[in-house]
Amino acid sequence: MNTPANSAYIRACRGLSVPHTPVWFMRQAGRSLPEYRELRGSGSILQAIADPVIAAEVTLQPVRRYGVDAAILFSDIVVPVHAIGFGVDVVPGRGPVMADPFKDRSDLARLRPLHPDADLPYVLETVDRVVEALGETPLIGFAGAPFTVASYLIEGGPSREFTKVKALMHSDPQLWVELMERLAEGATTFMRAQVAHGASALQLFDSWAGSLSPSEYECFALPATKAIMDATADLGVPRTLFGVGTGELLGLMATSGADVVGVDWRVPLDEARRRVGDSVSLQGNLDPALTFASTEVLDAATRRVLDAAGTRPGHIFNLGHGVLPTTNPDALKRVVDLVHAEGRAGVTK
Ligand code: 1CP
Repeated sequence: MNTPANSAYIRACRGLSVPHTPVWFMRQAGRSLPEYRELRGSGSILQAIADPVIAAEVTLQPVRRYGVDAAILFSDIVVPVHAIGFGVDVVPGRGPVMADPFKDRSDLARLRPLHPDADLPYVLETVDRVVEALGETPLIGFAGAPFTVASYLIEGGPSREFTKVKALMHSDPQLWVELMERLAEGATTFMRAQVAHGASALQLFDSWAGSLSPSEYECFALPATKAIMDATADLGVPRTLFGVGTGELLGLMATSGADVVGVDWRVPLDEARRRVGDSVSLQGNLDPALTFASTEVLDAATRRVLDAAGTRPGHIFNLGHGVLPTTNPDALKRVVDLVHAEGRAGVTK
């Protein structure tokens, strides 16, 4: 019987043979889909996430349209801190913004423990609905990694330089550790609840970890990530760790306990494999910008990713970062079909 547990996606995460190379896209649900824009209207994304009927439908839309091998829960990395009342809004066209950013020790009290059943019942109901509708297709649950969530809490919104975060971590390492521990506990609790409701895999988004040097990453971000991996290992579901611009960090990320390391488009997968060793699977890594190129260029770029992944088992095809809002959905459908037809990593037909 086909189940999420023996799907191509889960098998590839575990480095096992597959009937075809699995593919899904970060940010596959959302603004690039006309059916999403129609359903969602103009309210805050937090409202859409709080409505399980809408959130479940949005989660399923890309699975239907593209035939991807996994769904990712429609939510956001700031949803748990929003739910415990930190004071977050997600501004259209910009991203998460804090009314009152995290500044000093007194702000720790604003990060009380998360109780998913009481704080996020709507997300868990969305998971229930999606799992029921998906059948044999796996659902990926997720959380934001402590460093990346902290970057929003401290900077107050999207940042390019991360000046306040870096100032705080270097000047008050004790407070930083306590902040990381709280966020790690919240991420762990939230991901465990998603699996309890039927999610088949987890992804930890440390999207902005690439702003750190290897020694900063090792000292300030990796310990909390390891704690989350340790505290979710018993669940028996594969866990992916992803960040952007992490070429210099891939080796360290592979020591986190993650089963899969996500790679952006800057490092070819054969080189990424040399950096991570043999113990993890790799996810990636088509440049999202190339979905705007001609079909010839897009096909060639997709094939280059498949070539770099080689024939060794343990490749999940994805973009190197999220789908861009103006991406033509037909380009993504084309990529899915090509990967299914030509992917070779661990494929036994
Ligand atoms: O109103 C909207 O439609 C706003 C756009 C949007 C969407 C569709 C935001 C605001 N969040 C989301 C959903 C979302 N966010 C998902 C589920 C959909 C899917 O993946 O298919 C997921 C997994 C996220 C996770 C997320 N949020 C990350 C990690 C992934 C990544 O892209 O690196 C990050 C960094 C965020 C913060 C965020 N939320 C929204 C925006 C525009 C941003 C980025 C802002 C920035 O540049 O800092």
